[in-house]
Amino acid sequence: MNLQTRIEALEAEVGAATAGNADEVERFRVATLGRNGSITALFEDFKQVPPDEKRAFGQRMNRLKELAQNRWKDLLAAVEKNTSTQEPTTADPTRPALAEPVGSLHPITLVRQRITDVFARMGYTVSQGPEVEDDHHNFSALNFPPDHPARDMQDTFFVESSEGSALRTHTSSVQVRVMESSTPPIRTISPGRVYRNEAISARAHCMFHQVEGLYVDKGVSFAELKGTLAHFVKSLFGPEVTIRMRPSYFPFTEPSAEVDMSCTVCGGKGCNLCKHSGWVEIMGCGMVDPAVLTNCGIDPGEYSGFAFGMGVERIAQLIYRVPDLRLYWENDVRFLEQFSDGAFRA
Ligand code: 2U9
Repeated sequence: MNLQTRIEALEAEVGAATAGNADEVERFRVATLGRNGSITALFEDFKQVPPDEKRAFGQRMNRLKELAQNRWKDLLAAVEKNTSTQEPTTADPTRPALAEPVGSLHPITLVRQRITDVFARMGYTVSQGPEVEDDHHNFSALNFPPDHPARDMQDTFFVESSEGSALRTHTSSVQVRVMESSTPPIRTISPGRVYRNEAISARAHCMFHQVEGLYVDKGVSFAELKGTLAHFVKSLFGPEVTIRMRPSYFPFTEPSAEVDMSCTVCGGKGCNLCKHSGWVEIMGCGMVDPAVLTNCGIDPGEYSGFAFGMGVERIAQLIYRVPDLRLYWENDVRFLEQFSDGAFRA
């Protein structure tokens, strides 16, 4: 029996333990917590647990030990009062159950799911691809010139691997793969983890999550892009929220735009969140550059497309008002336990 199964069996055994007298209570203690007891034996076997699993097993075993100690004290108290726990008439039905602590999904997972759901309802598929990428899929196919600063050591983590030469800096690389292996119409989003060689601070991290989207078909227009993103933002933040676009530049889209939404805190009147402008930046977008379509085997004379990209941490920050990006990675239970599907305030 492996350690996990033994812990589960012992949890059930301890939870169900009964005793009619002091001898039986002592037998329970010796059998579980004694020098040769079943729980003590578990701690011996813990030495064989691989280092990366030690923390999880350690916590679970400590809980089990605590459970057994509490059970032992309860049984002792019960027999001392000369009442048997085997007597159903003396059981206290109001006594709280020995509940397992319940975990919750990480806020980034919750927000990624919400974003994905909105686009799934608009007919987008979900595409995934490798995190170790080659230069072609991460840069060249996307029109990054050979001397573009994003290719620099300072911005990209380079790796030596048979699977590629760098950690992907965006999930656009996944969409290059989709375009190379399929024919339009293409309507897909690619959620995933991306890496950039940045100093870690409250506002920047060396890894984060993106959702990028791509729609390629005959006659796809900028108007459809704006309509799609307006619908997305309203679905996530509420029907009263509007968007505006500002001209921008990305190597892979032309024209390109930065997307702002009306501030959800002040409704556009001006506050600290929007730095008194009434608008907060949430994503970038544009029409796929014809050269990128060509690079991916799609004829720009026949097809056009739009694309967009957003940081999941940024969206989650706007929904939950998270003040510091590092909180997403620290696994502090006081932070994590505040999030559940029910607590999601859109
Ligand atoms: C293909 C062609 C074009 C994806 C796009 C953006 C604009 C963008 C940023 C938002 C915040 C990245 O996470 S972030 O730092 N993204 O502004 N992304 S257009 O364009 C593509 C994707 C795939 C084949």
